[in-house]
Amino acid sequence: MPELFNTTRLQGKTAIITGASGGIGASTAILFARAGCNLVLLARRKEALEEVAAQAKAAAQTMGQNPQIVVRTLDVNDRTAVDALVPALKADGVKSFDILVNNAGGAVGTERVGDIKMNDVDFMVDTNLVSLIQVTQAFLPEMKRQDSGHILNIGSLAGREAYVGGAVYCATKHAVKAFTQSLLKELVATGIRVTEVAPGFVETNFSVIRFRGNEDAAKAVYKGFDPLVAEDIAEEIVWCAMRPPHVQIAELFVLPSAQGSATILHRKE
Ligand code: 8X3
Repeated sequence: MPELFNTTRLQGKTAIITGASGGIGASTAILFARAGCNLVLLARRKEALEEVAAQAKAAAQTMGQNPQIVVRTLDVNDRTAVDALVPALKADGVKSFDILVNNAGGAVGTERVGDIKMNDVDFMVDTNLVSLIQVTQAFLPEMKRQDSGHILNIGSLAGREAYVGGAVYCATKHAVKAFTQSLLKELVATGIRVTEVAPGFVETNFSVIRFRGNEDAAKAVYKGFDPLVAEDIAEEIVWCAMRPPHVQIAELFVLPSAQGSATILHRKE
């Protein structure tokens, strides 16, 4: 763990992560565990979640930590399940709700407006935006009661720049940015901090889903330059959470060094 990371600030806090079964969510879980956090890991795939929990536990042990890790399968689009989440976590023995990372989300398809399937619209709007709002509202009363907490929403380059073939994804991420900004303003009189972490190209399963399972198309996105990897964003998220209580990183826009915009990439070959 680099010196820059004052791990004592996070020790004993509970970090709740949606979309924790892979990619940025999984890496973030492991890094929070190394920093001494207890974890609540949420995602649809039980087996993958349990694997992440085991990795997080092992990583924490190498740092002399023994965190409580609660794993719950959850589809963030299941409104009833999200409503039942906080009472269920309390029954699981979760005592505080300190850090919420709204990470679940994704892009499906690259069709242009006119050809976008309404199922894909529903999935992206529900997963990237509506669920993020519902999950935030589920935990906010607890954080208000504690008068402490940190909500970190995963935004995107797509929340700053609208590009061809990404109308709905870009719209949802612009909305996440607006929602996050309103939330930050509404909470200034509380001990709750709000952060948007907005990455550019990160090589995870993201593009495989965007290209509907076409691995070659997904690989081509990251060809000829060093993209960000999930661990890079995990470091940024944990770094934001580790700032002293009077420091609120409102927005963190992170690009690979070879990326200038959605379409400006310096590719070596
Ligand atoms: C990050 C992906 O393609 O919008 O969310 O930069 S992209």
